[in-house]
Amino acid sequence: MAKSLDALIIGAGFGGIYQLYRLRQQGLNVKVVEMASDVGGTWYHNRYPGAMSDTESFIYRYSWDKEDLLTYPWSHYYVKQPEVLKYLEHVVERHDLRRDMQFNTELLSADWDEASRKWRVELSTGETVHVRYLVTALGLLSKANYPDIPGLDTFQGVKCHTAAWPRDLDLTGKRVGVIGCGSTGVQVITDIAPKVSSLISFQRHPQYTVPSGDRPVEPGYREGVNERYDEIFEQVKNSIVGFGFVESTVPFDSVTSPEEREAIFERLWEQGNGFKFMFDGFCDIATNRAANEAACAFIRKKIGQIVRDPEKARKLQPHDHYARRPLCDGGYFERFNLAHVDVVQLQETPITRVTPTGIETTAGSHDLDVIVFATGFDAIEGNYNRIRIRGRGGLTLKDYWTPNGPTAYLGVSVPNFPNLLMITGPQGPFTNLPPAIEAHVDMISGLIARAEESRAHTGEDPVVESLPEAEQEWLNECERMAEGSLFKETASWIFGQNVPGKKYALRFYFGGLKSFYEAVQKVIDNDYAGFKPMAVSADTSK
Ligand code: FAD
Ligand code: NA7
Repeated sequence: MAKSLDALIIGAGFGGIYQLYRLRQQGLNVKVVEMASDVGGTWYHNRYPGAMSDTESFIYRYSWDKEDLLTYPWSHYYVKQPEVLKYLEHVVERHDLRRDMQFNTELLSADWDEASRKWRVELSTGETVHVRYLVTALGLLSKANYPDIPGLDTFQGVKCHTAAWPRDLDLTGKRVGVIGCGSTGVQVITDIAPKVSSLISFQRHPQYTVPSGDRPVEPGYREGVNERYDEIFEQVKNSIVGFGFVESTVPFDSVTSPEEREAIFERLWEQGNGFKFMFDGFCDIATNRAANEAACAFIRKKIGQIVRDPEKARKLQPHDHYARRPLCDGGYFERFNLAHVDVVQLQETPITRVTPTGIETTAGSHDLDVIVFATGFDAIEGNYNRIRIRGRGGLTLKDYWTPNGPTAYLGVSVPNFPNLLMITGPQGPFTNLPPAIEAHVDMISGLIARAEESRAHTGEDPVVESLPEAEQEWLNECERMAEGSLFKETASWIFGQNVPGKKYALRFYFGGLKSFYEAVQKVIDNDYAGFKPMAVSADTSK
């Protein structure tokens, strides 16, 4: 790799791919480095059986290549991991992006050099690169979280995390234990249950999950989507969660008849999709306790009806708020009707240790051939904390974030870290991610274009840096948007409570995509308000 570049992008998932396309279009000398051996990000790493997107196919993709949007095939309501991976590989080939990508290369450290106004970047290949702009597309759900259980190293069978699934692992006829039942655990259990000889799901907090409604698309469906694609993405960008439906504006309390409420939940259950269940029937499931409890009671009732063994059903029924990332599945609860599939409730009978032959709980031991960790991710800042990123005055990003949790102006820029631009940094929108990623990339590309304009006029290397007061104001806005949300009271990766010792803090903007796009546009219209002013002529007062 060249020793000096205009821009270096880290990560080759949805974010890094689009960012490379944009910066190359802007004429920059730009490269991507990726620690994996190929493109795909999430969809490269998460190859566990059953891995799929739970955003529907028609909007789990880029909106910026209209021709590709109209022609690239998909067959089901949801895209599975191999298809998303193939899609991203296709985009890379289509736009000839691979020639500017370097794989098996990890960013180890980045130091801001005040004198040259460049980042000095150290890579795992031993290369040192000097770059004007460092764009991190490290992924918000990409650093795997492994549980710390006594005796793990003694286990003589196979251990694997869902995000690092061995390609040759065949579970047919195996005795399998799965720890964790978030989106990933639900997907993997649903897929492997019929193939294995026994399956034990170890659950600390059982989850609310609803049917996905996945099926092949009906004849004529795709044509209809194609006709409306402009309208569809317009709606997505003007919605709250960006999942391709118009969110409900009906407050739960405005529907007083219990039969009518039940009918609404029943319609949502039949229709499928987790985000629809949470946001398509009533507007306040995540904020109104009575509404939330009604949704919980409905799902608990369904579990009780589906799972025939009352003891299994009891263990699978959650009792906390329905306020984690909403899940959906393709027959998860039904799997527990198989005689060889069981659930262990870890709050009742905690794991005491892993032994050479399996998992021991306070109620006894389970012999296993394979232990699957569906234990999620050290989300948002996990990947940043692995890297030593040193900004102005030697301040590390980790130290900057330690006291109060991770923060970034609009999710892209951190004061004291000039020319470091993040895709899906902290306090970005909590939505379907491809359109949120596009908003970030578009903003970063605009900031860099503005900075390059400044450079062309002044002859000086520009500094793109957010102001502390702007970051604080954005954080206040995020706090305001999260006020009253039951997500705040419900432990999950969203507020950082899934990793022991991790700071409980607000990590997302809950105001929705529309408001996020508006906030970004306002910043652009005001000549990148909240960033240090960038001169457009040699007279820096302008
Ligand atoms: P990623 O795809 O995570 O890519 C980041 C890349 O950066 C990785 O390839 C990683 O190897 C690389 N990297 C990290 N650190 C370094 C380093 N130091 N040096 C070099 N390379 C580095 N989102 C949705 O909106 N809808 C869904 O239905 C959905 N389903 C999901 C299902 C699963 C199982 C998972 C795990 C996530 C899902 N997501 C979903 C979230 C998903 O992560 C995003 O939609 C999207 O793929 C993120 O793209 P990204 O480019 O931002 O990050
Ligand atoms: P999640 O949603 O964080 O789920 C992780 C699961 O693992 C969850 O059930 C956790 O239980 C469980 N877990 C984590 N650590 C332990 C230990 N030590 N012991 C027992 N159980 C544990 O991760 P996913 O991968 O499923 O999904 C993450 C996102 O990726 C998802 O929201 C989609 O956006 C895609 P807990 O609930 O903490 O009790």
